[in-house]
Amino acid sequence: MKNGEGVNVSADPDYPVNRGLACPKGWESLSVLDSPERATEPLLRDSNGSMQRVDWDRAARTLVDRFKSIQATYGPDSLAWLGTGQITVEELAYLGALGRFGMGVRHGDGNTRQCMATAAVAYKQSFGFDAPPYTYQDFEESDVLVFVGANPCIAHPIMWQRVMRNRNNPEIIVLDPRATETAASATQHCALNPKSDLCLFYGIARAIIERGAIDDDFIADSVDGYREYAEFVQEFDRERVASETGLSIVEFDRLVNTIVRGRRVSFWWTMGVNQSHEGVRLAQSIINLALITGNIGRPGTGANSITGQCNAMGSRLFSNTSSLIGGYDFSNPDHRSLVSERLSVDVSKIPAEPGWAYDQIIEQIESGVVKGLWIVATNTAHSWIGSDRLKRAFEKLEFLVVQDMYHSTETATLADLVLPAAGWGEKEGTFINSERRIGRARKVKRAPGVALADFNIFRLVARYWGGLSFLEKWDSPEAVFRILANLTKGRPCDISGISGYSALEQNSGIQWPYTGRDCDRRVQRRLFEDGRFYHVDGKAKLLYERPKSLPETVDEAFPFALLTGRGTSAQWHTQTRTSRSEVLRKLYPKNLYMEINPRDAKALGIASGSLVEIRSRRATITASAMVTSAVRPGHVFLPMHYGSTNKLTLPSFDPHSRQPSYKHCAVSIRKHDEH
Ligand SMILES: Nc1nc2c(c(=O)[nH]1)N[C@H]1C(S)=C(S)[C@@H](COP(=O)(O)OP(=O)(O)OC[C@H]3O[C@@H](n4cnc5c(=O)[nH]c(N)nc54)[C@H](O)[C@@H]3O)O[C@H]1N2
Ligand SMILES: Nc1nc2c(c(=O)[nH]1)N[C@H]1C(S)=C(S)[C@@H](COP(=O)(O)OP(=O)(O)OC[C@H]3O[C@@H](n4cnc5c(=O)[nH]c(N)nc54)[C@H](O)[C@@H]3O)O[C@H]1N2
Ligand SMILES: [Mo]
Repeated sequence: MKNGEGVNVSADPDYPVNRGLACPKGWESLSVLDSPERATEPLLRDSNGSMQRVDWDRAARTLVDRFKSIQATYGPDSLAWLGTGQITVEELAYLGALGRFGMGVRHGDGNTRQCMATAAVAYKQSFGFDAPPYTYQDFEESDVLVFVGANPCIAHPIMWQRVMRNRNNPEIIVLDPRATETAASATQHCALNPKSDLCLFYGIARAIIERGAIDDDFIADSVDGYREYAEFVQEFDRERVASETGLSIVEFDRLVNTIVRGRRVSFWWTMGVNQSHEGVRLAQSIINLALITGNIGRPGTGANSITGQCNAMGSRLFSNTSSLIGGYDFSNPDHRSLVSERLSVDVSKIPAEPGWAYDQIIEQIESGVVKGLWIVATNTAHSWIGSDRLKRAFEKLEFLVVQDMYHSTETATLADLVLPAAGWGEKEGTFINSERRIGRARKVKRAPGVALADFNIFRLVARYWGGLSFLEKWDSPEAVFRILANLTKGRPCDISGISGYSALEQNSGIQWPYTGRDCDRRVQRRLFEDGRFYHVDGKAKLLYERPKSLPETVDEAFPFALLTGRGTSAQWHTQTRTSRSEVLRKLYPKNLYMEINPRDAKALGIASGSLVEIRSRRATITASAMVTSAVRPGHVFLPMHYGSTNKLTLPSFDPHSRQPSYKHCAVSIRKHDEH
């Protein structure tokens, strides 16, 4: 700090999460705040279509007037918001409470739908609550780590460093169609066919059952539905698994042997699982394996979904979108009356169902039902699946508000009103990470111009909306934190024992649950140590379903499978921030590149650096070729960080979680004509 302003970042050696480590984005987290692209004043589109600077009074008044008039003209389904997993818990909660209980907006969802919806639904159904069971220390305590559709070396570099510090000489198994940076450091890489994981996990379950390598006591005490599951997986014999996954029987047997021999086996999954047309059942097939082998509730074990965004976990509990604020259910009348009481909200204002999911909101914009949309801290026009279609749909909106740190994002440039937001480091609040740890974020810099913390933008809108007395007590982030902590009393995510921000600071963050009653101050805590789950009978459920065919398969016209994901550890999503750092910009290619196998490249006359045309049934784009054996013949890979990738992807969704299946569609490739 210098004169009250943060000037440099260093990593805290004593914090239990990162232990002195930081990724390139972490080191550069302050420098990305200084940029001419920062939104510094509210901008309002005038009748000629150009953006004019306005003050906050005009901005807030316009938002409220336009939204109220849309609601009055077209009814309660005509407004929606799209939020995020990248603002503080207190901000997410404010938006969720203001939107659904205050403004009467029926439909709010967030980018966590693109990211963690599958894991949230899978846990909820299997365990009775959306509860990732692990602590990060488990990376260091396993003797077998199985990474499924995860590339932590690039996407979770700090976690990956902790795997590297594991002293048990662990087996590291990576299941990924690509030979990723993570796979290169694995002891076993199974390059399975895209979207064949479900068949593989049922096959592993069958093989383990056949060998009697299950935990009978744990199953008897803690697992529901074992007998039926054992019968269900019978059809997934090794031959079927080998033919569907493309793995050899030898590879498959080695994988099974390693899991059977492991004493502390942990399973870790991310987007290769969640972003799938059958992601929920796939996540549950991983959970099932941990359950039947008793690999849960002990150090170094678990069926562990790693979250992506800094506060995806906060959004899952408090955004008031897919579940009722505080980890409750909209559909449960007891929950509604409890929330009504604890938040002093009239119970009639609490909806009895969640609103539309992200894709349904887009569909209703397309069909002209949703007319007003408020987008907060997400760059929809870049990141949504099949983005051309989304942009066409947005033309039908009567009023689009975008609240972002930068005025130049693909989404902000479509807005009628841009609200300038402060970013990380410029505001106070808390975040919740994947191991359920609630941590503090502090203000160390002033936001540029008249940009405001999202928290204060929401308060301003609430004031202009009027009549929202239940929000009067929500006057500072810490006040909201205390209200939320009290709200969770009695839920699995009970944090009523956290008295305020100083408790978080003194304890290096605190993992939920924390009731204070048992005063469990251990730095590392995992769930289910007593073998009790959150369903009424205390047991976890085995859930399963036959694998489904892909929404789009490769054929003669579109012979390549397109995989998408993270490119480098120096790039974050749609690059609104990471492209603002000179240091980070040097660490990744400037323009879109496509990974292609040498064999396919040769057949198509493509060399590294050649311009290629990539066509799907949705769009045609160009990229430069990167010839690499990291992708298998018949596959190509595009990083998601460049705007055109999602023009190609196919809007298709898991039926249970409605998470988009970003990781598979069919494309054709040809060398770009040079003329
Ligand atoms: N540097 C960086 N780090 C990030 C982010 C970032 O943008 N940049 N974003 C953050 C966010 S929000 C998220 S959600 C996480 C995502 O973190 P990850 O999920 O680890 O990253 P991805 O590259 O999206 O996908 C992981 C892998 O899934 C594989 N995959 C594709 N299809 C399949 C399949 O059918 N089966 C299997 N087994 N694997 C498959 C891909 O080849 C890819 O290597 O990263 C977080 N961390
Ligand atoms: N093809 C393909 N597409 C994908 C994926 C994939 O693997 N493949 N992954 C998906 C996943 S997992 C995710 S999470 C999404 C991410 O997609 P997005 O959420 O659209 O990506 P970001 O670039 O993180 O967008 C965050 C926005 O919030 C702004 N912002 C940052 N901090 C603040 C703040 O404090 N306040 C406000 N108001 N604004 C702020 C940033 O400037 C940026 O515009 O992309 C999804 N899209
Ligand atoms: Mo994500």
